[in-house]
Amino acid sequence: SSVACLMLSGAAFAADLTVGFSQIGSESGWRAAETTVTQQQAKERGIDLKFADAQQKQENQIKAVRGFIAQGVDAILIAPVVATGWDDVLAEAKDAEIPVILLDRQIDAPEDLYLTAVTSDQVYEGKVAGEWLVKDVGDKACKVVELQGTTGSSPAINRKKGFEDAIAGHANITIARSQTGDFTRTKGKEVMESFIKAENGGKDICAVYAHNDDMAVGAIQAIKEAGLKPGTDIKVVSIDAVPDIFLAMSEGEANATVELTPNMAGPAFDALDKFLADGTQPAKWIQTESKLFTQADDPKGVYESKKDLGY
Ligand code: GYE
Repeated sequence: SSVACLMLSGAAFAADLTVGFSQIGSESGWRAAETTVTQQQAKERGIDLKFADAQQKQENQIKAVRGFIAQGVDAILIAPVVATGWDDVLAEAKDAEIPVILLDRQIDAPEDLYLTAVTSDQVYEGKVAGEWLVKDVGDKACKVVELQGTTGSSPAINRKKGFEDAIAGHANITIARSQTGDFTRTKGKEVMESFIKAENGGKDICAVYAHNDDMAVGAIQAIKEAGLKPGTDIKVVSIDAVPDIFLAMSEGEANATVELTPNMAGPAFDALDKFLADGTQPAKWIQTESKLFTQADDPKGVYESKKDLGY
């Protein structure tokens, strides 16, 4: 039938594609999940995915992208570690007529240098986290410590801003200390230890805001080792919604997280398919959802449902 014929030609089309993917690294559980989901999405669509792990270095990403251009891939996915410094390599991809799609982080570059960016609204994520804290704290005085993501990355810049916007006008809530934990558990724990030391053994800290769950999990460990109760003595709010933070929430050791889907590749491949089929230009920004989860949202159940997703 004509329907079967259409489906077959569609499948054959996708099967012909070779796509390069420059991934940042594996700094967080969320990142690992994104890698897994991207590989699954490529496989389901018959796309040959060339994967390059940049180990957190932009120079490795630029090298990988140049390699993909030299190979003549059909498209390139980049999860850009930092926001600046992309213009030259993106112009090279454009000259080679290879569409580039950004995944999960935004960049500071002219919009015509990439096809689209699939990301969450990171300012909004920070705002949701901050608004949760404002509500939770009420009129009490609250000294917050902040664990920032990778310096110069769009989620670190934007999640900081959104949180600050949410607490502005609430003079009882102040950010006492703010430092990067590079989105990792190890650094999140280390930096939290130094915050605790500097703030009366942690007794002066009311809440920790971490730009991702992995740093929050590290901070929880540091709080416990200091003899305090995470989730009670020090409130814990973060972003990503990885399985481990639901486990911590179910044990009362974390308070709230904002969900970030690891499936950025699905919408990216959909946009790419349409663009390659008939030149359809996607929106410059394909925005994913951001939903707040607290201890009231059945964290044990969410943990069970998420834990097998490759996180
Ligand atoms: O939240 C964090 C990761 O770029 C938005 O990167 C992403 C962030 C994510 O390492 O866990």
